Amino acid sequence: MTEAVPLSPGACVLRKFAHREAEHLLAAVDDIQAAAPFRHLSTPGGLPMSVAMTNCGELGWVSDRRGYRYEPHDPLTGKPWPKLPPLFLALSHAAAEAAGYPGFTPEACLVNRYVPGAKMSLHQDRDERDLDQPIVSVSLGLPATFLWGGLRRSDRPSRTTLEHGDVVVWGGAARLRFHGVAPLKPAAAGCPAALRINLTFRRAR
Ligand code: MD3
Ligand code: FE
Repeated sequence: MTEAVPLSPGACVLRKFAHREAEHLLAAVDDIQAAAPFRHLSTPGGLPMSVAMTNCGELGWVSDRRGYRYEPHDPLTGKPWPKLPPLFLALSHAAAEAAGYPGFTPEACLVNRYVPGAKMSLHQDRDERDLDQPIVSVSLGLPATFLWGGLRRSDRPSRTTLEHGDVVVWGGAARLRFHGVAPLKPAAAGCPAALRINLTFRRAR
């Protein structure tokens, strides 16, 4: 079992927690994207995001001119989002438990895909109803520089690298902190992965 190391109060890093299951997780993402393709959502301001997204679970996170929200159907296909694979549920449940959040049963999983150059600007995650519930994130593929800010947008973020198989549980005092991802660097020569996939598990309602 991986050691749970506090990243900051409320945030717990489980280095390589998902390393053994990584290939299975990526195979499951392939199935998900076959049914619910990755797409570049637009911000409410109308600009396309550089990160491509899809979802699985009963609810999926979407963004458009009307704002950010969770929806039971994929607006692209009109169909329900693909089911949460049992492996996703088991892994996120186990990670939350290891971080001190027993009984975590997410019904939403946002899947983010980064190609080199893609980034995520500083933001808060506050579209979930119960902010006492943590978010579990799983990093796969290329490493990324994660930006870890404070409770105000203007707080200067610190940086930490998230690598293939790393899992982070964000709860408590960390839940509403601003965070983002620096532009992804290209893969080193000979590196198998050409992109980064991030899974975030959420209790949305
Ligand atoms: C801290 N994703 O999907 S994962 C996001 O790597 C998001 O794709 C990033 O931020 C990514 O909203 C970062 C780490 C993460 C996810 C959710 C958080 C950190 C968080 C929610 C609250 C605080
Ligand atoms: Fe976020």
